[in-house]
Amino acid sequence: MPKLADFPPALAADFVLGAAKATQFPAVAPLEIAFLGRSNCGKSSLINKFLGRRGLARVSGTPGRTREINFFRILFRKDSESFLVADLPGYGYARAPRSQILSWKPLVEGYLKRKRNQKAYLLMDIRRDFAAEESLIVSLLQGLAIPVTVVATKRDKLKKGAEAKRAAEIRASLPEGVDLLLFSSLTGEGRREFILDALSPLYPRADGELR
Ligand SMILES: Nc1nc2c(ncn2[C@@H]2O[C@H](COP(=O)(O)OP(=O)(O)O)[C@@H](O)[C@H]2O)c(=O)[nH]1
Ligand SMILES: [Mg+2]
Repeated sequence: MPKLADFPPALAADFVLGAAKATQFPAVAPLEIAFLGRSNCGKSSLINKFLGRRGLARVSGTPGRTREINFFRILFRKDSESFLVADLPGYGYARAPRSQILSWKPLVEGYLKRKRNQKAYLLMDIRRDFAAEESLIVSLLQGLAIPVTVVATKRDKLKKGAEAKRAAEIRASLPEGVDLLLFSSLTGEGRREFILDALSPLYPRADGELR
């Protein structure tokens, strides 16, 4: 019997729109998964790897490219409901004009404040520390009662020993009740654990068996 853990690419993954203001947000979905993190931390790459779609979210060598919320509608499998993925604009890009930084918060907050079945992933490069910005974002999410998990990206950049050490250090600095996942968009390591976590609201029996 096929296992949920086999996770082929999503059956359908379509770009819906890029929203620069709240009036453009798409209609309600049964589940909305939001991705947050510093520019260049690997959000678009993770979304592509998660869904098994290479060119879906635009991966950029230039930090700070995305200034809109990019929405994707996903049907992961035939037997589940479709859900929305929101690739939120990155922050912390020093060279971005001030006006763009100022426009980040209202747009992102406006989206997160829509009361939906939302889940958030806060991504950070495994080589960096969980910093003040990340801490603020976790507080914002917790204040809105949106469950958040931190994902340490680019784990392939470290050898196994260093990876375990960094993971322990990051875990120790996370606020109470926030979990850490490790991910590599290059190797796919951590994809299975990520999917089990992200799609658990659609598959309440996340024991690996198809219903
Ligand atoms: N080695 C490695 N590079 C990655 C990984 N994820 C992203 N990158 C690279 O990091 C850069 C930024 O990635 P991107 O997905 O555009 O980040 P975003 O700005 O957060 O959307 C690109 O050059 C990616 O190829 C990863 O898991 N491993
Ligand atoms: Mg991006």
